[in-house]
Amino acid sequence: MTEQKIQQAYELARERYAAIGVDTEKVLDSMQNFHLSMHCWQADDVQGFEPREGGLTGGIQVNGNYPGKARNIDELRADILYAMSLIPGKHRLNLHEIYGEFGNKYVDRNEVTIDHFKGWLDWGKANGVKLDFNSTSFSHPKSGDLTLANPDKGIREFWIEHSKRCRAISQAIGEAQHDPCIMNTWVHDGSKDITVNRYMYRELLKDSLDQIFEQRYDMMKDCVESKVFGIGLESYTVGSNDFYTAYAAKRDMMITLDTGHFHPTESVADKVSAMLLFVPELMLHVSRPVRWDSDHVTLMDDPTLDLFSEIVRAGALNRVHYGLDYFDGTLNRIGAYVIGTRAAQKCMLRALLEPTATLREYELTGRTFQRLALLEECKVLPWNAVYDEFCRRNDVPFGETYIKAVEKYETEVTIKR
Ligand code: RNT
Ligand code: ZN
Repeated sequence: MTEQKIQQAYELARERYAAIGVDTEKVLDSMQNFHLSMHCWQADDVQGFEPREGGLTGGIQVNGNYPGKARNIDELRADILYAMSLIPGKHRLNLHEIYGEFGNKYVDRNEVTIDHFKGWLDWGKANGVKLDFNSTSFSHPKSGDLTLANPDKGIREFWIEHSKRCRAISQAIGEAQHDPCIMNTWVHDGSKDITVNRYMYRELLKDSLDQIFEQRYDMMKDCVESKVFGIGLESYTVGSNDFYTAYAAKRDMMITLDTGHFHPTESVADKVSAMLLFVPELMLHVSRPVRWDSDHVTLMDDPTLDLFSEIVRAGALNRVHYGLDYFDGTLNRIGAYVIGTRAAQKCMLRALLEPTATLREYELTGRTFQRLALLEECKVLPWNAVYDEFCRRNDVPFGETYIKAVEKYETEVTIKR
């Protein structure tokens, strides 16, 4: 395949789309402005850089021991930049608090400051990568099953302090990058077995959050992430979907929709229009649940296509922040970033290539056969030629040719670790 052939295929696709009223040049412009926030934690199986013993806790789990995971901050940065070099467009990086630069010192979670992220700010600036942030409740001696909802006041206050510091760090990041830093709050709080004090834990969580969010900031934006259940915490989740939906609506704050955090037959796509009437913005954690919140690599599957279509159809492109969230240690981790990020882009591209105006017209005039037929035909229009052209214009490998590039980095870099 030569560049010229990609261009030729694109020209044909452009005509094909023009025939149904879609301007592919406009779509390519929108794609260029579509920035995904890549999660830093796929590179090292959610380890982070705290000098600590012990594995991942908080009801989440990474499987697999594929060789070559990033062992330190330099390796992680190099891996992420390499992955980014195989993905068209410009993307953000979503950090967890445990990925600070702590040196060999143990900086406890209630001691962390922006100083531990100065290096990330420099890195972001040097590479044109904007940063987002997350507080980290898991993998810590004080994590247990309950953090912000812990009846023990001391433990609760420890995590409140941590969260407040993370917000201050996010504000400082936002100021430095002249663009708001999105900070996600997800805590794993829950219990394994039948719980009879459900109201009390939720009351505690609400009170902790009220304290955390009391301080107003202008260069960071908060979002709260719910969940159905965690591993070992199957019977009760304090921060359920109802809890956070109500909380965010009442406080007019952003909700994070993690596509793995709902019942398997629940449509996350259908939440977009329902929620956006009551909350200002949404943050996404695009993942792939396989039977449960398994955090498999994101693919261009039907639930993800539906989700992005709903965003476009709701006219909400600029009211959504697009994060990824999966961690799979069974395969090349850089490849995992590339597959997942490009898959999310393809879903967005296909959503943007939809002749929505025509479909709406059909719907409003009761022409349901026409609506169904056009939707069905859209699936097989040459969107892939548009994606290839998007890659070409961004000077990154098109189609399957990135496989070789990932293999090269594995042979030259990661396999030697
Ligand atoms: C866990 C949540 C949460 C984490 C990351 C590491 O179920 O999805 O977002 O995956 O914060
Ligand atoms: Zn998530």
